Amino acid sequence: MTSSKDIQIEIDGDIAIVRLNRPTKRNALSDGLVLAIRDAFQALPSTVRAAVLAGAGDHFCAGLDLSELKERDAGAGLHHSRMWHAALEEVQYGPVPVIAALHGAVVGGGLELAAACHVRVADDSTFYALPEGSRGIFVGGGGAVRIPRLIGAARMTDMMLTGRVYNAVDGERAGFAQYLVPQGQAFTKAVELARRVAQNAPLTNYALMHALPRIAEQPADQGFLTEALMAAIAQSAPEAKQRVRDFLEGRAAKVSKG
Ligand code: 1HE
Repeated sequence: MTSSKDIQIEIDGDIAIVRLNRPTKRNALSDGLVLAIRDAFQALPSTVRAAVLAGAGDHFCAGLDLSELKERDAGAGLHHSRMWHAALEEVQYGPVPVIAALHGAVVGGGLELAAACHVRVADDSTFYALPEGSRGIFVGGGGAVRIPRLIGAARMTDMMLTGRVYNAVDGERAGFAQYLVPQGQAFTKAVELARRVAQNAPLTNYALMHALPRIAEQPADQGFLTEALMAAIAQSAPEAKQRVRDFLEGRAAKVSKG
């Protein structure tokens, strides 16, 4: 795998570490970096079972590179937003679950990127904002779809209307992140979780990435059928049968209190 100067990709056993690497620009997402994210997730080796997405420097990501926000006509604006959608779809519906390690600014398009990941781990320095409102623009990287699913449309509306910034503690309560850890520990925790995720049966991870979000959007009667089909496929895998046998014969770990 090649790393461009704006993104570093490291393969460590069965996990990939993808790091935004424009720290002097707070990892602002230039078009080049958005395309590099798309390419990185498209081209992960088949041996990779989970990925961590992190940012170099003091911030996860400052959002859209505002220096590239030039006069665009409506058509160019449409295609620019669709380019972001295509790239972030590679994160959400790519080959493996992605754990985001968040710290510092997770703002604008940076929050849209984090929302495309499957698990978000924030440290105490993290803050979340959608400054699009004050910049006179709107979200365009899938945030209007993904962010309300994390925190609800009312909170997102408030953030964009009033410029409200959530700190790490309030952000975790609101639903931005599933984990909150002390400052400086998000990356280590994300790697630990990725290693755990990589041990799951691949079909289980596939079901969680590809079936669950679709089921959540379906009317209940259709969702129940999709769930049943996915459950039948997952449990038919030889690996699933072996895992169940291992538990019944005392070879697999019990569920223990967290
Ligand atoms: C940038 C960007 C950027 C920093 N585009 N260059 N996003 C925003 O509106 C957030 C704008 N950024 C900030 O509010 C702050 O930079 C931070 C809170 C993220 C970090 O503050 P700080 O004090 O650590 O850094 P800084 O001094 O503000 O920035 C360092 C450099 O990065 C500086 O450039 P320099 O050449 O003067 O050194 C900044 O100009 C540059 N920089 N953020 C371009 N975003 C698909 S649509 C999505 C729409 C959006 O994302 S809108 C929200 C955009």
